[in-house]
Amino acid sequence: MDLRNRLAEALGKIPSELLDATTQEMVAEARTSLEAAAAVDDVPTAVAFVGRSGSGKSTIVNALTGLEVSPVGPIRPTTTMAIMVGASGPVSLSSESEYVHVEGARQGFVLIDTPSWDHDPGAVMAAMAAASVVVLVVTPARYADLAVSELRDQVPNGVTTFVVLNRMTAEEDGRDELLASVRGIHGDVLVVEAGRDHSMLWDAIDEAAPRDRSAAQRRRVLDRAAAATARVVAERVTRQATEVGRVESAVAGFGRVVPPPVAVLENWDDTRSNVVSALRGVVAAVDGALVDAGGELGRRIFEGLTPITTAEVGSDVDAWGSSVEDRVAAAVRTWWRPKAARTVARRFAPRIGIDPNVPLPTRLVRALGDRLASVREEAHASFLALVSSTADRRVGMWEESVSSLGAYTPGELLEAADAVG
Ligand SMILES: Nc1nc2c(ncn2[C@@H]2O[C@H](COP(=O)(O)OP(=O)(O)OP(=O)(O)O)[C@@H](O)[C@H]2O)c(=O)[nH]1
Ligand SMILES: [Mg+2]
Repeated sequence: MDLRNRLAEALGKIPSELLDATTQEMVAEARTSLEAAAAVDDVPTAVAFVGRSGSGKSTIVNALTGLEVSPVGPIRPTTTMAIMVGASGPVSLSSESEYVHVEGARQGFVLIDTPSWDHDPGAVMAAMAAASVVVLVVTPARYADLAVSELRDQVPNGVTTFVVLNRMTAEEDGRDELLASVRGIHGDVLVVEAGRDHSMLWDAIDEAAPRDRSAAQRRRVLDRAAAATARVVAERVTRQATEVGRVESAVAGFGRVVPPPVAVLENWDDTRSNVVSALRGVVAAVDGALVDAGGELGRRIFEGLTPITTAEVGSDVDAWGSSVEDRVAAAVRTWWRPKAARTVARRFAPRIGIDPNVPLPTRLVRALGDRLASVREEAHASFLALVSSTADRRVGMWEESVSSLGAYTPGELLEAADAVG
């Protein structure tokens, strides 16, 4: 993977709870530097292939990229608009063009196959205007044409040009004389033979490509800035580890929650909503105590926790309510008919659980008889269990979060930073 991506990824893996506002800004800063450094890469060196129709421009561009990206054909002209090929994006052209992205093509270059000079000189000029290197493709048959010298004259000043003699065959008659003649007109010429590998053409392009020193320098400065910032981030995050330890012991030593007072009303729906808000109060009490113990880090951990919803608490309360109801109904069944027992149980069971001292109607007291004390006790114990399981669940969430934070180390981040700069 690209080193910059690796560093960006390592920055992304820092748990957000460990990032205070300043460190968070530093992470953003490091990312911006990395993106800027990568963007410096993004302007590829354009290489325009120009020449007369049939000289083999498309054939060469295809051979250099290893793919049939630009159609080659016996019918002249074959190429009717500029076709850009590369792995590093297109350049902007003032004529109609198409860009073909070839993953695995040489980074930092875009090859521009142009229509023939005879067919569309405007498109050729546009490509040459955008190019840093111009490759003039000629053939043994047509290297001395007027059109070729005209085209040569149009190459903008300061653009590196070299001439490729294409369509040579090994057994070409008077090969040496031919070459001498082409060199007489064009100077040094690169000879490309059909079916041969074109790595020497790549080497020539590579060498001819202007080295943008300022771009390289800019990249280096930005990379170093990102790496330096990432190291400071790692240091600050490491310092947070001590804080994590403090929250961890607060979580481990979390005591019992005092059951909250709940007003018991005639109507179960109202009572139920009192219980629900009391239990939400229990969750808030856990959060409050641990945020206090954890300070700023505690607050961030709290913000990262999944909230416990009213619906979740409500369904716990309902489950508890029906279990107490079952218990009371069973206890009074011998006294009343089952249906009546159920009605009474539904009305009084939760009250018995919530408040062990709640006054009960005489007929219920009589119906429960000597079971009264044990029913009251069990129901209240199960209410206390509901309170503490709600608290435990919340403490468990804190525990989980704190232990995953405690497990984070910035080793990967430091390695990625060192690799970048
Ligand atoms: N024998 C031989 N044929 C070649 C060589 N290079 C290209 N050709 C053939 O020459 C013909 C023209 O090649 P192209 O690559 O389409 O030429 P072009 O310069 O792109 O032509 P336009 O798109 O019309 O400007 C095709 O039939 C190719 O197969 C070569 O080195 N040797
Ligand atoms: Mg072509």
